[in-house]
Amino acid sequence: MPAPLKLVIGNKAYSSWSLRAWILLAQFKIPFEELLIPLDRPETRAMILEHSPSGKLPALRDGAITVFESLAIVEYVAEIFPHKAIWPRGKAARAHARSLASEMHAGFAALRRDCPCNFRRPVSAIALGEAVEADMARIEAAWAHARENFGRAGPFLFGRFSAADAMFAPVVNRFHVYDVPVSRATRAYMDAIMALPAWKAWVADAEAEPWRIERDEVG
Ligand SMILES: N[C@@H](CCC(=O)N[C@@H](CS)C(=O)NCC(=O)O)C(=O)O
Repeated sequence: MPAPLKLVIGNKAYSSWSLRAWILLAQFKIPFEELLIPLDRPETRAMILEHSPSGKLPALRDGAITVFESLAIVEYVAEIFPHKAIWPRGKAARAHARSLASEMHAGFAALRRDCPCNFRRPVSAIALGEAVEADMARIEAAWAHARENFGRAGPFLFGRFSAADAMFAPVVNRFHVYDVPVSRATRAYMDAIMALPAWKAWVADAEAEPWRIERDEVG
């Protein structure tokens, strides 16, 4: 039997990028071993470098192959599990899903900077700057467009859960814990993500973690 995939992640309270790869594997019921490295500790960098040449997580180990960068991991998983609809099956939907995933991967810097992912944060609003509001507006518009044009078959961006949802999962946390006023359609999508067994498992693990990073405890 081949060795299972090993996913190396940052700790779950804060590691937004790790959540993407983790929720994808968990939700598609792909067996994997998890290795969790607490972030922002004196030993963190050396520990990460044992698994990821970029010094960042997540990293996926498949035997001798190492894949780092969350979006590259998503693409690798789609390649090795072609029978699973990691990306939507329709060509147009798939092209759009990949566009949104890339947009998320490369963008929304203001939202990421001012509203750090925090899976233990009690829900409460903070003052949002113009740049953050612009990021949020674009994300809501992108979600609404995907849901209206490709999402009829289910509650997710492209109907059934796909890589696009995995890429945006950390934004669901941000919109939720910073109590962002969102449309009903956005809230319904967030609720669908937050009802996933994989989401709930991630949150439960985050709540049980002992580590705290002060700069990510905003507000
Ligand atoms: N673009 C990378 C970003 C990865 C990233 O920034 N990961 C953070 C954790 S969420 C990290 O490894 N930080 C460790 C450090 O900077 O020491 C990806 O998509 O995987």
